[in-house]
Amino acid sequence: MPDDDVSRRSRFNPRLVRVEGGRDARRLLEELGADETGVAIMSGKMQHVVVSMENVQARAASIIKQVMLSKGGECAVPRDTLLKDTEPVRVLMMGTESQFRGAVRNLGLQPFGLAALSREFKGFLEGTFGGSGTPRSMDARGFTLELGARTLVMGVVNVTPDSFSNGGRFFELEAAVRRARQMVEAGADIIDIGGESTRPGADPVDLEEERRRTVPLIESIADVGVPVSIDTYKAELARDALDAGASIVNDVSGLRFDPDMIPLLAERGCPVVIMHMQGVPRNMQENPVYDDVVADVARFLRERASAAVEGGVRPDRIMIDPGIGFGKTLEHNLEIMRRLEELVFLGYPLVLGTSRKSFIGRVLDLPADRRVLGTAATVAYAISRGVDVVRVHDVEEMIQVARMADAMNKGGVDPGSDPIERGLTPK
Ligand code: HH2
Repeated sequence: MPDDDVSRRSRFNPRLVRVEGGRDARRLLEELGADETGVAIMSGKMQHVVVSMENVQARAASIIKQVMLSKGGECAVPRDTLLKDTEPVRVLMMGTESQFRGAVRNLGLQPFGLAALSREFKGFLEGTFGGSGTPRSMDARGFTLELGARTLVMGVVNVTPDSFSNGGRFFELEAAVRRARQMVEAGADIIDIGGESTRPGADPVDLEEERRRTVPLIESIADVGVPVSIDTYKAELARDALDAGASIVNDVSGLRFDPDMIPLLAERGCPVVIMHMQGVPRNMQENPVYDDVVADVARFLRERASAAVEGGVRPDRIMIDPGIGFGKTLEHNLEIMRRLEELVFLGYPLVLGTSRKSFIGRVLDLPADRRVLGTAATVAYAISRGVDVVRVHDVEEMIQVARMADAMNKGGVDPGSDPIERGLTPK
């Protein structure tokens, strides 16, 4: 077709352009040739987002609505807000980054708890528009985890006779060491060692047995070249694991079960994965109930992260995880997946463990050992939503999935399996 025909039929080529976060916004403006100041000013105006806030006094909600309107945004409040006084309501604030930043300054000067709300909101804006998606590094006792530039793959080695997916197979130390080394060779960035199954209905294992299963393995792979995490909620075991060479604690209880865990983390300065679970493994699947599963999980993770920080854990050593399958129905798990970005926006690196889990089995009607493709779908999807670390059993396969998803999502091609090139730099 001659060029003239093209320009007559679609001279202006109108298109919706994709703006997902500040990085997209700045790239678009720079490509356009906007000047530097323009890029700084306009990138904050390119994305319209909705922020939910809970427990706002009704009279304060009315002020938020006025302030947001004065900035050119909006704020939805429940119908009877004007008739209420101090009762708590939820609000939905709508606007661009610059409208929110303008509103936050104004709200800080207002009564009815708005100064406190403004402070929390300001921190939230930094996490949302400043932090998530941008590369950052995390110190892991002699290793540096480079987060954000590409997705890190955490390989699972369960030394348990009863794990739902690979129980028994790596029960022997030698087999477990071999598997961990294979995973690292394949490109795993972290090895996660667990000595107690947390599958639904599982019985707790006594400390001595858990120690016997995990500590010799950690000692045997201490030289493996990537950080090892210990999957435990028991501070005493975590301490022994750290002494044996582990660098990260992965606590599925979200630092709730053992009061000694936060002090230990603060003392050792190691990174922690704070995971959400409703109930305990023995009863967690009996009748999980949430008001709004994503809001409830977000509130929990935020609260537990704050408790850790108050106890002396550095905020830049905290990762969070929604705990797929831990006290959640099929619908809850799917809802969390669909709305993963809401957790990314909390500002902490997000870890996700979907590997071979029963929600995949329920959708595909397949047993655990045939859920690799289902797992691949969840990994690719989660990466497109902004997850930082995927916890998987099928490391070889999921590394391919992650590399491909990263190439599309984050741009740039991963240079290969060299640990330094992969962003995992031993100090
Ligand atoms: N899932 C399991 C165990 N630990 N840790 C984090 N951070 N996230 C998870 O989703 C997660 C976890 C359960 O899976 P698995 O280890 O395969 O099974 P089991 O607990 O039966 O050994």
